[in-house]
Amino acid sequence: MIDGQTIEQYQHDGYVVAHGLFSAEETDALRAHFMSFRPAEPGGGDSRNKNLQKTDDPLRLYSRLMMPHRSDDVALRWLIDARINAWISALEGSEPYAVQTMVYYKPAGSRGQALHQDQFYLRAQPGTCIAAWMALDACDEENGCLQVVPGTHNIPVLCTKDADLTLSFTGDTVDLPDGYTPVPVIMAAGDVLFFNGQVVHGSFPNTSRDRFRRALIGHYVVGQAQAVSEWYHPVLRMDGTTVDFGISERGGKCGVWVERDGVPVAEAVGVETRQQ
Ligand SMILES: O=C(O)CCC(=O)C(=O)O
Repeated sequence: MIDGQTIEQYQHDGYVVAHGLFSAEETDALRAHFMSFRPAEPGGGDSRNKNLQKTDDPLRLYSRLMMPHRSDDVALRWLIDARINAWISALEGSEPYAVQTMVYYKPAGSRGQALHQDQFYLRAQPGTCIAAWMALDACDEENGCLQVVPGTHNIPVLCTKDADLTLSFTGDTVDLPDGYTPVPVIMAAGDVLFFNGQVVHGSFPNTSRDRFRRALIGHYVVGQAQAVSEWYHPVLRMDGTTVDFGISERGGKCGVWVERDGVPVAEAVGVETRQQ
């Protein structure tokens, strides 16, 4: 339920879980639908992946699906679902604009995604972005659930550095000072986690023997934004129509941790040199 306490929790931590937002039937149907985009068995199926079948990296056959809503109606309908709109509108105070979908399969044994901030990539301006991260499987620490760092929604976009590619399939990560620790978000299939675009988050490897950790992810820009990075166009209203939007600049200033009165504070004094 989206009550005052839920909104306060989101404002305090930068994230909140909507439990059971999608029914078991809807979640089963979404999971089955998106599995049809990938081979049914590791090593089988998609002929485009012939070379990749030679490697033992499970992500080669189950790489994430990017922007399915641009060609797939199921993904589009989920992206602009009225329940997601109601939650984001309540949490942020206005209706968002929809810009991205992704499906993560994360089969057993696969790497996670190093800690990062979504706003580093989206560059919603002014303001920030927000994610709706829906669990298509029950997820916990064993299968590499999402990890979030509470309270990081109030910091600027941090400067990035190289991630450990043995643990992460993406190459960028950010530093965290003592006192900022990722916490696992344990979710049931059908739950949706909403988190602010500045929130530092990511996931660790799936250490289970045989469990997928599938997730359907939507990214939105918060209502007052007028520009977003080029890759996220076209920008959609929550009724699916396209809205005219500016293209935001990449790069610029980024945050580094400094100590003020013994407390770590992220200040936008660095200059981003990495490609987003
Ligand atoms: O699901 C994951 O492991 C990471 C997802 C993520 O970082 C994102 O949606 O921005």
